[in-house]
Amino acid sequence: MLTNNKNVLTWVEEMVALCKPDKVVWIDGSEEQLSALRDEAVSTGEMERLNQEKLPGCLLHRTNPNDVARVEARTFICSRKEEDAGPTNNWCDPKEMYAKLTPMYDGVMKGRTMYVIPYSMGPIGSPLAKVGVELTDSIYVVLNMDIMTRIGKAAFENLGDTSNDFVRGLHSKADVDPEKRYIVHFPEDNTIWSINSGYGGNVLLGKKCFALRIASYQGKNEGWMAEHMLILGIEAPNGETTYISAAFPSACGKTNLAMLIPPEVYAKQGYKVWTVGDDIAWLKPGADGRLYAINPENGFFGVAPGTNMKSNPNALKTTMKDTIFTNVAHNLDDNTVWWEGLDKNPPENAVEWTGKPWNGKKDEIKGAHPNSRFTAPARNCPCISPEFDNPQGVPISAMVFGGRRAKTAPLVYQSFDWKHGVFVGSTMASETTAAATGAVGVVRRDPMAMLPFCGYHMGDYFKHWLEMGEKLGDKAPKIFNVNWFRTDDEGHFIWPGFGDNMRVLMWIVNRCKGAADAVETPIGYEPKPEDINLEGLDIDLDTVKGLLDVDVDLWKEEAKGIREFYAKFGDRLPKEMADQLDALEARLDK
Ligand code: OXD
Ligand code: MN
Repeated sequence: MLTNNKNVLTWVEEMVALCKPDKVVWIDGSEEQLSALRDEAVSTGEMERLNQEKLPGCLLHRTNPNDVARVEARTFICSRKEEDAGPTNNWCDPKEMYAKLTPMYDGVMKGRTMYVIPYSMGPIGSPLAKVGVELTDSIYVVLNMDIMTRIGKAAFENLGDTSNDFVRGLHSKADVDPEKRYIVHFPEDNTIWSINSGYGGNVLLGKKCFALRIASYQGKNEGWMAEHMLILGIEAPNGETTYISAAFPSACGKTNLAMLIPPEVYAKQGYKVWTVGDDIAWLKPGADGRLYAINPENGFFGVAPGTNMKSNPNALKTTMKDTIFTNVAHNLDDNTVWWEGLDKNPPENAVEWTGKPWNGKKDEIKGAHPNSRFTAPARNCPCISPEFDNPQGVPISAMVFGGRRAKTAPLVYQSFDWKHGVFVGSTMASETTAAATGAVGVVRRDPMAMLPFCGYHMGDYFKHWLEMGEKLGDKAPKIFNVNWFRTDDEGHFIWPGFGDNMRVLMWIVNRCKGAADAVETPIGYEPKPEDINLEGLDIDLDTVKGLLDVDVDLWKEEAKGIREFYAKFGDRLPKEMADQLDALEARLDK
């Protein structure tokens, strides 16, 4: 036992009585214990040890092919009142859900070991950090949690002997039965129950389940924010660093932006970009009244396909040691890994992600699952911020929203003020691409990229954003929207993206410092085209003008779409949001 905290001990005892494991092992976080667990997972075939010269400390794991992604249809927010979960979440009465799941957990760990994982989301000792305990019957989960969070005895130090403020996570792989798969949150009980999955997003309970769904609910009650945002710092040659947080829906390049390599024009002047986080930010007003952010995680659970030395060299380097690869192709020639988009040379002699030999047809059958992942320690990242472990977090100057829009949204614009910025975030959307199933070009609204991750009613979530703005007053971060995905008439991306996105971030930084001009448009403030630095780029001023163009007719359509979307929230939509929409339409009509 690693703690005297009665609340923890009583709960663990109850869950042991329910799940009836043969053995209970408390994870202290020691290297001996973790090393023995790695050996055990390798000996049972749960994981494979990769080439220890090329990929030291790295392991490979395959999930059940029926279990490769988050399952939104089976994810529930079980608040006591249905209206508190809101129209965008699946809901079930908590009593009913406990009654349904309890028999499924009854005896589920017979013949298995239960691991008790204490973990801290955020640096240990940080006033912004919180404690969780995950019970699981999966070594894979223990080893991933070790990378993604700060696990072990030290996590309990934050909790002390009497506090009840910890998130109770119960996970069992059970039979990995997709029909009985449930990812369930009980926000009022600080509890998460996950069963019949072994896929990261469903079972690493510190991540989406705690750090977004439960934490967003806690943040609303406690005066802080849990957001689906990367955090990066841009260091100027004079040493001053400006921090930006940014929210994008899945598959819009969050990890790439978080780790971007400055283009030559900035690198030669001495600019540097530092990664604080690639997925989640916890934000709270600091003593000076500004908004401070920590990354509650300790590693990156990134999508492997498409990661290469050009798209994201920093991410690739991060995965070169002590990393767990899940559902990628296994190169048998040198016992390494491969995925689509790593390079143009798929291995000859390989096993595909399902575990079958990968014979012939490498252009037809994928070696890696499109959602295959690396779980890599943040400390490996060449551009990890020196402030990564700072318990106070970093002060945020700008918040950026974005999505994939072929025509509507310009390259960048700034909101008129915080309220308008909340409106901009709440109307965030992406158009479906050919890569996803279903129709191409359909607009999917994803407010603040939180649609699948908000643990309560989204109308109340907007209200919380508005209240945070009031509290922060003139110290609130400035809010921007970007779109890297405008296309020409042939459907080609116009903006080069990747590292060159820094050119847009620099306008944002300069706006925060009062060092750049802007032009007022009906949707917000835009840069003067000449204020986007194009040195070294094969793009002319007219192209930038085009990228900044606001098509009033398209925006009138957009406003209609927003009105339809807003109708979902009924009277829980804050009046300020409806007013913002009216004001946008009025500006467009002018
Ligand atoms: C993720 C996601 O896995 O947003 O980070 O889907
Ligand atoms: Mn994410």
